[in-house]
Amino acid sequence: MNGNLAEKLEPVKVMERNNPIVDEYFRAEKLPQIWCPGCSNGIVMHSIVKSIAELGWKKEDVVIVSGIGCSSRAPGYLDFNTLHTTHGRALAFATGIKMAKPELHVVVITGDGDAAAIGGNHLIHACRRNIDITTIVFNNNIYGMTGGQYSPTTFTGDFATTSPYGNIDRPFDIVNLAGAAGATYTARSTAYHMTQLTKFIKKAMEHKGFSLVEAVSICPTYYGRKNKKGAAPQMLEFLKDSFVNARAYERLDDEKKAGKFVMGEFVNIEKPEYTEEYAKVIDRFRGENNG
Ligand SMILES: Cc1ncc(C[n+]2csc(CCOP(=O)(O)OP(=O)(O)O)c2C)c(N)n1
Ligand code: SF4
Ligand SMILES: [Mg+2]
Repeated sequence: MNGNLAEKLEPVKVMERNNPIVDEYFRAEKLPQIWCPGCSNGIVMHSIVKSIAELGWKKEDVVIVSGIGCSSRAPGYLDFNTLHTTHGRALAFATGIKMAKPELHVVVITGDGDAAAIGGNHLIHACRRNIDITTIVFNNNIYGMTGGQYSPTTFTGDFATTSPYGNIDRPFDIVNLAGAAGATYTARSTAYHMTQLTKFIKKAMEHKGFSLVEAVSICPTYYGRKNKKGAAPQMLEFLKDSFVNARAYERLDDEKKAGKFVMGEFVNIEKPEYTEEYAKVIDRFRGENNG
């Protein structure tokens, strides 16, 4: 940097903090984070950490794995065993970790593009296997990191840099997709409803088997601007007004249902878990060969 300019600029101050969760679970030297002002990634990241804190998991027993994207930067700020992998492949790495060390708690942080476009195949097969991994999809309906291309969750008619005349694709419903593929716990909440979001993430983490929580998020910089959704406060207001619990949704007449989205738990069932089934095969093989 130009020497004179450097002298004029105030050094960046590390945030003054008085938050035990931040002190315990964040890498202070990596803060402040570099997401855009108003981005909701910090809210969802906080929900994840709060869930782990409330569960009382030891940091050394937790592995957080991500792919590539704005949301996938989160593990860099978190003081656990963390792995920032390649685009779409977080679940492949996470599966390897869980198979090698089933006693660890494995959590995947991924975006809508990372999880459902390039990583879509890994997602459906992880669901099908019911491997004990918790996946949090930060769904902001856009590729944030690469400048606002449409993703598999961008709504029909919405604008993106790759759909300047309106998106003609129909979006995936991520929780339905995961449930149909075999996930044994699925839920959806939003960055506005952080208390509920944390409750679902905690339940997903406690669940044995593949669990997925869709955290509906906001990207004011690309999705918001391209679709004239206003700034971050207006986008959060939209989440507040448009997402309703299933029971409340059922009570609405058809006219009022239009434009509303259901949040809540969708699947919560027990099925054989993959690493346990695999261990049984190993035990059987050893038994047969020792007998
Ligand atoms: C193999 C590969 N293809 C494409 C990219 C470029 N790329 C990086 S992040 C990204 C999209 C991220 O979108 P999403 O997962 O929704 O995360 P967000 O940034 O919105 O949080 C793409 C296409 C890449 N890094 N690697
Ligand atoms: S581009 Fe969007 S998703 Fe990425 S940091 Fe900015 S607001 Fe968040
Ligand atoms: Mg995205």
